[in-house]
Amino acid sequence: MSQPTTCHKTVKISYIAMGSNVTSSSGSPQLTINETLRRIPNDSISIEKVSRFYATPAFPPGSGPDFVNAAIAVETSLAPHALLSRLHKIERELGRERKSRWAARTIDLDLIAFDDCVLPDLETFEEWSALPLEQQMNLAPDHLILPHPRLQDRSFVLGPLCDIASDWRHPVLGQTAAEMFAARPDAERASLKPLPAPA
Ligand code: PH2
Ligand code: MG
Ligand code: MG
Repeated sequence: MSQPTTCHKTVKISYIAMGSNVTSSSGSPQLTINETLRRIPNDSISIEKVSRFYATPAFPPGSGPDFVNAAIAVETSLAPHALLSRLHKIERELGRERKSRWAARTIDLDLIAFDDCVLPDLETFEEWSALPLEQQMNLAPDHLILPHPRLQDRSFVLGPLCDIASDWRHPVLGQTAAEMFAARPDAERASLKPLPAPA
């Protein structure tokens, strides 16, 4: 199948959400995210910004240990699918096993936005972003959808994203990261605990 080619700009900034809630060969979730940051840059990917790290309760509630979540902005010459493949490779290198959708994970790297691209098309994005909660639990798309269809619903993604790109505007919903985060319930926003920066 040919890949969609709706991204034409030369400088492309993408946002990647990172999450870990079990130790890996690199150690604690925090150390695992640090190791991920070390592995991501190469000839075609540079890290432009890194958010604070946050301790966050697992979603859905009670589904596992707390996560450490963070987000980064990267500049890349890769197309979205190639960037995603690179992220999946790093997940595998760090011991990620895809047992079940909500299983604890050594590292989860989610491509949440690629510039202002909408992939594979507006209709598919809207279908997935409107999915009722019950179906969200049971269905996973088998292709890349951008922006990430749940981004607007998750404080553990929006909080870190605000650190690095509060003015980034969602190409379909029209709101900035800061506006989407402000729209989350107070208790959910307050459940994000910034971790102390490493010395
Ligand atoms: N990721 C999930 C499921 N639940 N909960 C938190 N707090 N942070 C995550 O990154 C996370 C989650 C699926 O990828
Ligand atoms: Mg995820
Ligand atoms: Mg993932």
